[in-house]
Amino acid sequence: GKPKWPRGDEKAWKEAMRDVDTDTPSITRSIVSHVQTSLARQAYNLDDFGAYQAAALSVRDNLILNWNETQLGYTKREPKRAYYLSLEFLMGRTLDNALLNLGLKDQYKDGVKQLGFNMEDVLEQERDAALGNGGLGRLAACYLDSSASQELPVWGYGLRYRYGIFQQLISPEGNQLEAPDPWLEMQNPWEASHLPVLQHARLDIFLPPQLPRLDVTYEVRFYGNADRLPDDSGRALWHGGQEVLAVAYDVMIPGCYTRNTNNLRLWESKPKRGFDLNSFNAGDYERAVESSNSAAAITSVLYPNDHTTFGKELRLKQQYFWTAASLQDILRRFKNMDKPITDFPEYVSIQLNDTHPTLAIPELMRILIDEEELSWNTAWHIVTNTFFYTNHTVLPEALEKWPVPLMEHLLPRHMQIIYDINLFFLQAVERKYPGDRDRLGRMSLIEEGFPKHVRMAYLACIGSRKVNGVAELHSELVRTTILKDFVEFEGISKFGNVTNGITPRRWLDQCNPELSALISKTLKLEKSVWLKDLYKLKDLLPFAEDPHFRKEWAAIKQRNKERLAQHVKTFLGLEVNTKAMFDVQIKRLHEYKRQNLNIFGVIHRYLAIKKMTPEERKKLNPRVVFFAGKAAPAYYIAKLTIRLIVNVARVINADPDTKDYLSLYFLPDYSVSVAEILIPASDISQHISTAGTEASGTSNMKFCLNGGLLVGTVDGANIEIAEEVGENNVFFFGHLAPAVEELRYQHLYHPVPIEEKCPALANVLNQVSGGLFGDGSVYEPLLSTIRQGDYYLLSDDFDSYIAALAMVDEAYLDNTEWVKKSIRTTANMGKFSSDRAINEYAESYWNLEAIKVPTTSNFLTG
Ligand code: GPV
Repeated sequence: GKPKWPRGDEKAWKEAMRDVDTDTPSITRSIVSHVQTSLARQAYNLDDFGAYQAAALSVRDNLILNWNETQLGYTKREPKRAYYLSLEFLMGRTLDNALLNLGLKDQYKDGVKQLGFNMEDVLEQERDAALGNGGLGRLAACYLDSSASQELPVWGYGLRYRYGIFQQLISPEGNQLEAPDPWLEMQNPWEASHLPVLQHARLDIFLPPQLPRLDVTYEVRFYGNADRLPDDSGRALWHGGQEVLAVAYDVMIPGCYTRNTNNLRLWESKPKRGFDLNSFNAGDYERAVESSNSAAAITSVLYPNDHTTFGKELRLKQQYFWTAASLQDILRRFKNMDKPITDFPEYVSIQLNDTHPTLAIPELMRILIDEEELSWNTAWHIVTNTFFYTNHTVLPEALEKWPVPLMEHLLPRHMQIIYDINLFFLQAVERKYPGDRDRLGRMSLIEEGFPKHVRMAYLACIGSRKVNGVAELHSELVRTTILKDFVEFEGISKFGNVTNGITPRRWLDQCNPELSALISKTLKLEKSVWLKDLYKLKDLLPFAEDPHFRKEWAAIKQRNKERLAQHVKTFLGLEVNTKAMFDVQIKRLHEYKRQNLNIFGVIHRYLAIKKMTPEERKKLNPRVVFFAGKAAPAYYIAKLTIRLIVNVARVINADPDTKDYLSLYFLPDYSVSVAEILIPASDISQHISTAGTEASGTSNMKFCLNGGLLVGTVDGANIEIAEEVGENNVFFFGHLAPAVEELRYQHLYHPVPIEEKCPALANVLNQVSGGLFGDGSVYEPLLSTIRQGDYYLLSDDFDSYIAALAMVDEAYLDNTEWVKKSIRTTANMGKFSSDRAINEYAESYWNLEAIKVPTTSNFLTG
């Protein structure tokens, strides 16, 4: 029968319950109500920030209603769920995205306007949530948007760092300085609470769209001892050590034009007890707070390193704390369904975003064996059907390895389990390849040495149902290099590819509203249609032949360039020539990404212009080069690159001979929000990694989606972009991946002096040494990476790079043809929607089905 209303008068409840606001009057009322009560402010002194907070609180109310409906719907239907475990979620701002996805942009704009505010200024008040370093973290954010939009029951799990990625400042000398990012210190209206008023009256709880769940907590143990039980059960007792508490904070993830609103659960660490009362009473106050400090430290800060492993204890603690809390939560939710534990993989898939959450594999083994009392084989069967592992790099320095002594100390039971996994695994390898000792050494989870290390990528691989790379070339390199032995042993079908994608909501509609409007008008489609079926962009192709359409297209690009120029004017006080070609490279600073190649190319161009006569110069098309990106604080060469860029900019922007034809800007403190301004303004963007080193790249997709052309190497997703948009619409250069190994061999054993091999590059390096951009000796360590060894092959690719840029100049002269290329590029980018990517994960990996949450409220209709 129909369940009875749990308490009170059902009619009274239902009359009092509300649903999502959809009309401007109720929206305005809700904003004002938040001004009056939640913010306790008066109408006459409300500023933009207050208006932002009130609008965000009102939006949050609506999101909570949808979020509750979604969770209720999922609980009722008991679908299979997938979980995306990522140490990074680079979300950026939230308000504009929530309004778009709720379909309430216009209503809120009107409401805010009636109250005397301009929506654009209000949106500018929000701080980025920057809980990530770069591509890997932003990919996770795009996948959350697509999961909700595709109505897939996917939850994210991560950490609620108190400090996100550092703020980047540039000193007068051009050095990167780091300042903490106290994103939680600003009152943030996105956080709500089901808790007593006292709890959420604390200002620091009002943070990006989060819901503190102080009632959802788990205990996590570190250190102590693991004693194997004396029977032959294989079980052990892990006891002693330190116990800390994980507290959940929920971030609502609204789907686009659907009621479905998923969850991103972030864990915060807390001491299990406030402080040690015994020590306190004994007068040892320092000791009393020590343990609480060390517990709180776990989630204090995001590690600002990209593509590197450091082997630091606190980082390992973060990884275990997060995987242990997430698995307890996932298991509790599974157990609420009352299914046999052996059905776990039928109801749960867990995607490991890189090797960072690999401890989830031995942790689930520990729970199943020690707590659920399953046999080793049953547990291993469950584990290896639950996890999926995505690899994001083949760079050797980025493959995680943890020292065995550290693991034994921090996680003694897990180290036992890893040894057992390794033993059974190597026994199986031995059976298949009897006597092949070399192979056993290569495939062992334990790397020999002093100390020994655990190879996390191997553990992730053998503990998972499937393994994938993030673009075709990269997945092939995974299969043929780092995991070659495992492909031979386990069979190729375990090793797949899912080419990355980006969400067109943020990376087209939000960042480029004029282009979005033109597309809707031209296709005669609501954006609610084509934003969720990006292949529809193909129908723009015939309009490349329409002069009127081309004119509108080019005018939008021009206005986006002016918007960027305005930003530079505001933040750097500099005037940008908006008639010039805009050439952009924005990404983390890394030798493999070769910002060095770009800056040396700029210097080369500068020297060439210097030599020209004024008449020759007048024939040039002017170029403005933009750089932005952060360097890991300890990455010396990357920081020197920033210093060089800034000092080259200082010289060439001031040179009266050249400044009208070439200028250069380094925009400090790159972020998601800054990317949203830069990307729509580019004529060309650079993705110039040494072939085989950039697993995919995702900003390449964002630029092309916005009609910017690509200059790049034959690497990562560049290759698939060229396949889609046509090779004649991209500017490729450089050696191909298969040549790289041989070239490096030549560098090592048959080095040719750079003066002989690439005189143009040698000349550039000599100018830097000679002091053209300030004291040359400062740059020696950077220059010598190229003069000696040149691991990333700048001297091999420089000439063809310069030739590619010359082709860009040539092509830009024919404006009509250029705009056609731009239109055709956008039109062919359908494949790169993260909706396509997430559906591939759902179908080919997780076996997950969409669950549509009904538009009419469950709560209101029963
Ligand atoms: I490993 N990536 C990243 O941003 N940080 C990392 O630590 C590692 C990989 C990136 C890759 O470099 C990009 O090529 C890729 O597009 C991105 O991950 C998402 O897959």
